[in-house]
Amino acid sequence: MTEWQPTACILCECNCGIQILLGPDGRSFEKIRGDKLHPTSAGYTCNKALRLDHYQNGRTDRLTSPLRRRPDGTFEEIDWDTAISEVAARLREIGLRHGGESIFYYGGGGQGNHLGGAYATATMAAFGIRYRSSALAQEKTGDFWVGARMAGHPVRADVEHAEVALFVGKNPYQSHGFPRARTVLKEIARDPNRSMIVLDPVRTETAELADFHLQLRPGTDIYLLTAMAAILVRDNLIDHDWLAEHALGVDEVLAVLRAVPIERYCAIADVRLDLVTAATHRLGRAASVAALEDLGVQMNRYSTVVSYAEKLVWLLTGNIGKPGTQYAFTGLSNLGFDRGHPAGAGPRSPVVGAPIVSGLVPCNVITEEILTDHPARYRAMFVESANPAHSLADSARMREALAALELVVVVDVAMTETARLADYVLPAATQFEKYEATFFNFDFPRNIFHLRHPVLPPPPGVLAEPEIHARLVEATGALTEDDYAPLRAALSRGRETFATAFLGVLADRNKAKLAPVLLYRTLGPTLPDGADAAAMLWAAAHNCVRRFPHSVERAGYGTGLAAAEALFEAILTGEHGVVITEDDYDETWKRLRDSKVQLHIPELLQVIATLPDADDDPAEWPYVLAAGERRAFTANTIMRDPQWRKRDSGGALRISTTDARRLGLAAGDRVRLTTRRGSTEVTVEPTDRMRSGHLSLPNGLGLTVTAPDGATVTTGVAPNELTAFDSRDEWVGTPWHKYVPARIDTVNA
Ligand SMILES: Nc1nc2c(c(=O)[nH]1)N[C@H]1C(S)=C(S)[C@@H](COP(=O)(O)OP(=O)(O)OC[C@H]3O[C@@H](n4cnc5c(=O)[nH]c(N)nc54)[C@H](O)[C@@H]3O)O[C@H]1N2
Ligand SMILES: Nc1nc2c(c(=O)[nH]1)N[C@H]1C(S)=C(S)[C@@H](COP(=O)(O)OP(=O)(O)OC[C@H]3O[C@@H](n4cnc5c(=O)[nH]c(N)nc54)[C@H](O)[C@@H]3O)O[C@H]1N2
Ligand code: SF4
Ligand SMILES: [Mo]
Repeated sequence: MTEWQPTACILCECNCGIQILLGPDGRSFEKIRGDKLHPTSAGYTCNKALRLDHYQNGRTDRLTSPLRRRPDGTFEEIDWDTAISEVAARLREIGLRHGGESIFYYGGGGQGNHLGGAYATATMAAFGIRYRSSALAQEKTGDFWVGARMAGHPVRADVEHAEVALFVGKNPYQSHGFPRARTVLKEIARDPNRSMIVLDPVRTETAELADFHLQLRPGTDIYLLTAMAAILVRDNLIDHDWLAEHALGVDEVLAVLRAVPIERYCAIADVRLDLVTAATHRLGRAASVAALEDLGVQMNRYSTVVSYAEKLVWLLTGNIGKPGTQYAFTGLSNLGFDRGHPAGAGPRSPVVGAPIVSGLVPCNVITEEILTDHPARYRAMFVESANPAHSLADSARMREALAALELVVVVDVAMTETARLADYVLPAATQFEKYEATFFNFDFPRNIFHLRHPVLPPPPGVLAEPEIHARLVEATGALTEDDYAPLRAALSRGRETFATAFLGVLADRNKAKLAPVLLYRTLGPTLPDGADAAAMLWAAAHNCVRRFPHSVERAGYGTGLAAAEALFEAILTGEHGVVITEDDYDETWKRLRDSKVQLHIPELLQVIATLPDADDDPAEWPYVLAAGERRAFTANTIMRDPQWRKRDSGGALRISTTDARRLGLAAGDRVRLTTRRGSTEVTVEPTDRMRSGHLSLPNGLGLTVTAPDGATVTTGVAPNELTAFDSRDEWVGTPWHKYVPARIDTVNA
């Protein structure tokens, strides 16, 4: 291969288009560059994409055969037929004894791969699996729930066109979260008519570009955002006419905000009142405000209430449904969609009764759902493309929970911290060895989708997830040739006949749930270049046309069934990614519930109305640790090869220069870091970017890989050895990883 091949970076949700040139061996990534033909990234990448060879070919303990755990804890290689039949038999047996709802599904895709998870829904149906979760339920469910309550549809921020960008606990310079983030941030910083407001206790790369950096005390965002909302009301910067036309529940909210002790709350947050006032006035006078909140608040005290307060700030000023504000997006999936039940109503987890938001059980209650003798406890776990033994709170307890299960099955590319604890490990093709895509497509007014084609062939012994799921479903007998034959016959008479026949199958509720595998086995083999895995996108394209007919039409696909087929063909052949929908700004209003926003969420407004007038300061734990910061070279646990980090390989603990001086610490010194749940030794990096009393550890370190001599090597600190499962949000159970009370002790050399 001597050609540049289009694909995408898999290290964050932006999935920038890239092109890869393989080396003479046909496997190494000799060169990587941004793909100028990609419709959203247009050639942009950050520093990380260029090191993707470490994912594909680095020291990662790549899995190349299905593995079965022996009684002594070691693994033996088994063939795929044995693996599929044994896994299916054991899942079925557990289902027969305890019901399919005792099997828990976790994961379904990381930052780059969601096709596998789309087929997993068939496996779930075939085994009667009811409860599931993923990383979204340890970060975004509070935001989803509040968004559903207020708008009835998920929304995103149009940072690129905003006059004022507001970042709350978000460092897009490192973590991105919207296309071409660094370029857009620099454009805003350079433009005298635009401004950036950042709420972050750390002077991040983003904060350095900001016009207003509100460098608050960690964990006090609820006070600061409430004060900002109150200033908007007090100084009459809210948009009364707009609110009268578009919003419900305004009076209740205004009554609470009028009573806020603004000066006192700014003091609790430790930010100067005049700076808060100036930033709020700038926001209140802007023609457009785009706001992005992320882990700094979503994994912190009052998390869900903060998501609410943050939305009040931009809703009181009318910033939705016009350029540079917030918009309701289209897409090929329902990612992030929640029904927005009031607290106490809606579906719940079987043991703890925790609220299920967007279909996901809160990650922090999973161990409680297992480590109990409650009859409804989970007995087995199917983990796909996730590393919960590392990424979820309280790793020690998560390991204990996994050990307590009767069966753990892991589908991954590498021998991860979770795979090491499994009974069966099923090896997958990497994201560059198969057709792959994500449903992280939230762009506006033009939304895109990118079906990536394989860049190189998989090694023998691994399978792509759609094939794994098809085989598991077939092993239960839920689908057989008898189901496929009529659909194949219809297909031979054309897609239109196929569509009618397929609709007929969907009428049977049990078969409808198996639709992805039905499509994979019938439509799949007829797709060009081995693109079987794209089969479920055919149904997704039809759904997209049904849900967003005008947006698909504006993108040039026509209307009705023909539009769905044209859209699907475009997706299949558009190797660089394609525009799937084009919106008017007005579309947002049609997508919102009753074309209005609801400002009054009684449970959450009550919390704001009764915030304690002081903030506790526990003496036992003089520091607040942010466990899991995004830095220049971190990428969750997708990058397992420690050599991908050329500097600071171990991921130092950042500490303020003031605290370091007081403790007599210099860069490179070791300290003992202790929390309620764990204790570890770590190297420190003093920096004037941090506030006194605040500590920060990077995300995604503490991974264990095998060295060339066969020994295992762990690099850096795994943050969740230090976090507690019960330190979590009251409403949706998300963890407070950015607010871990901690202590440090110097260690003698
Ligand atoms: N380089 C890199 N990029 C990534 C990832 C990665 O692993 N590495 N992961 C991707 C994923 S999965 C996600 S979810 C996103 C997350 O993206 P971000 O949420 O932007 O990432 P974090 O660095 O975890 O946290 C953001 C900020 O919160 C701040 N913070 C800490 N405590 C507080 C507080 O009390 N209040 C406020 N207001 N801020 C606080 C931190 O200082 C930090 O700057 O990043 C994505 N992008
Ligand atoms: N303390 C603390 N904990 C955190 C965070 C934090 O800030 N602090 N951040 C959290 C956040 S926001 C997130 S999103 C989670 C992420 O945590 P997880 O959702 O657990 O996922 P990743 O670390 O992204 O790991 C993805 C897994 O997919 C595997 N993989 C890669 N490609 C493929 C493939 O093609 N097929 C299959 N089957 N597997 C593949 C990788 O080897 C890896 O094991 O971590 C969370 N954990
Ligand atoms: S890590 Fe960088 S290159 Fe990769 S998708 Fe994210 S922003 Fe793009
Ligand atoms: Mo995430």
